Amino acid sequence: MPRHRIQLINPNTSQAMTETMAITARKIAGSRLDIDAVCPDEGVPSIEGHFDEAVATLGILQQIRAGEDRGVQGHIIACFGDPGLLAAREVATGPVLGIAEAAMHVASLVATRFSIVTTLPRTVIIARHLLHRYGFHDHCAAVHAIDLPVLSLEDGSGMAQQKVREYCLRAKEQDNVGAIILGCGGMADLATQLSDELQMPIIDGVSAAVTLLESLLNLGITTSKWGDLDFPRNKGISGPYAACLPSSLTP
Ligand code: 5HY
Repeated sequence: MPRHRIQLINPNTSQAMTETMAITARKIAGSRLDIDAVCPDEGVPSIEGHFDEAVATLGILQQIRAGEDRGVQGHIIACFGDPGLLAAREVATGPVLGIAEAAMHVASLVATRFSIVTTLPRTVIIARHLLHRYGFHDHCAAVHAIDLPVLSLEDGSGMAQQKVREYCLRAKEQDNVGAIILGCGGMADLATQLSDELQMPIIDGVSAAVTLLESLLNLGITTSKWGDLDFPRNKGISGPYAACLPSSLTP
């Protein structure tokens, strides 16, 4: 198999979270994939709501284009809300996976029901919308919030990690599920240890996405340009948005 090059796009501006996810992604990829880990220079430091997702989307689209221009073959949107996913597929040639959809697909292959543990209560609704959109609503028993902000996972205190563990234990005991999904990119480094400790699949979307993306690339499957995921129509886009499109579509 040829060695593929992918990029992990952290849509928030946190370098620490980009690094946490990059380490996990590279561990899973071994020597089979080259992984560029990128995040925007400007935008929101964490994504915790609909406004944050809207702000982050422009950066994601620019990273997709910049990545393909330097030879990246596939992309991961490494935020559990999967912001801008379908728009990213429109501007990309290679496959684009969101970490929430990757985690949900993987969980559904090894368990009939799963729960999700995320950060703030306000992002629970985002996970619920995605469950409906991807058709996994009936698979999900509960979406739990540890009630700490996203960046608490990077503050070095270990408090957020402790709460993730507590909620995973609670979900295992009370939800009648076979797997638990970690609902934040910043939790990527916790899955292996928690799986060992709880003796059940604890699924991190970054690892799931790396593995699924590698499979698509090995199969030679790219984003379909037949239908709604075709490149946006050429109608003279202006401003910073031009950097999101292939040069053949910009004035
Ligand atoms: C994430 N926010 O994965 C999400 C998820 C969350 O900045 N990266 C973010 O916890 O709501």
